Amino acid sequence: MPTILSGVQPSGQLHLGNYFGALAQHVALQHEPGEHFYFIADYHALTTSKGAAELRERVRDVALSYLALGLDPAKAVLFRQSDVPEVTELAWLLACVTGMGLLERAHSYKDKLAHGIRPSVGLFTYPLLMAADILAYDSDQVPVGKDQVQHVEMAQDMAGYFNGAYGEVFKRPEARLPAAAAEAKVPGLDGEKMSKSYGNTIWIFESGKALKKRIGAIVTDSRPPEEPKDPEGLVPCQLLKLFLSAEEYAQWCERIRAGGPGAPGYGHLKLRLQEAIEQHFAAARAERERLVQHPEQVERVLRDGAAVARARARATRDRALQACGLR
Ligand code: AQP
Repeated sequence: MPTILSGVQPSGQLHLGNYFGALAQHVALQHEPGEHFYFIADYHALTTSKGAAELRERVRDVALSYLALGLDPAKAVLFRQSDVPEVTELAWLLACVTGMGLLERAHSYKDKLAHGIRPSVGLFTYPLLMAADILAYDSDQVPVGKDQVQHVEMAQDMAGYFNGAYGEVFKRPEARLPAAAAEAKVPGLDGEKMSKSYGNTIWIFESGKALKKRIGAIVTDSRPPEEPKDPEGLVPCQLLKLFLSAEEYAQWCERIRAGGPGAPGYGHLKLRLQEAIEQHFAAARAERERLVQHPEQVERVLRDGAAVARARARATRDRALQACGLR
């Protein structure tokens, strides 16, 4: 039976990209045979931390979101990354067999520099810790969005370097992308990848006026509705595609391509998007509100999850220490 593992950073409010690229997949996959591990990557979030209180709040928010969206602790192990400190030890062992060149090629690191983010050493070595997270649980599959595929490939490389030096210790993981390409890379309000650190997100549980304001900020141009357009090139359409049935989406596209008096304007598309988002997350929003009243339940899930995850990671850590001569 495969081991499936993934994680999400508590580095800001979870957005539609995190939902379609990660959480929705994770919740769906829990019904497949296998062992399922999902963690809240709080060590990783320290690379962009805005203080202790906010980090604690974000960790709580990710846990609430997973549970509200339907992750079942009886089927999947949900835990905090920092409850398994063995991963930092493994990251060091991997660092010692990994060349600088591999990390220097990381797209995500280069994108962050291009956005003016001042990097710490932690941000640069992020792929090492991510590889340790993946390898610690002998993961076979890592469900992620497209932006994280390179990091999973790096974990494959690092496992290969270590095994090459010290013998077979780590299992080779494979990335697993959402079936629909549109879900693997969700655009943000500005049309770039939706990302917590780019300020271009729509929070999963946003609603009412706040949601309307976010949607209102989606980039459009000044072309009139009557002008025929390619719907695939419009950010409101790229987002609508994620929520509408294939049939309804095709109807909107047809009207946009045709142009003329019957064509919808950007305002119509945004209104439909707002309705679709409100509706899609209505049940999860209500469940989240219920869970907020029961923090002890959420904490219990994380504590129990950590116990299972830590036992697993310790065994891998011991194997790795033994192999390289530290035991
Ligand atoms: N725009 C996106 N489209 C599809 N999938 C996405 N993911 C993130 N953005 C999109 C997927 O969400 C999972 C968790 O990501 P993360 O929080 O660990 O880090 P990230 O990929 O770097 O996400 P952000 O929002 O861009 O976070 P920051 O700005 O803090 O670095 C991953 O599976 C990712 O693929």
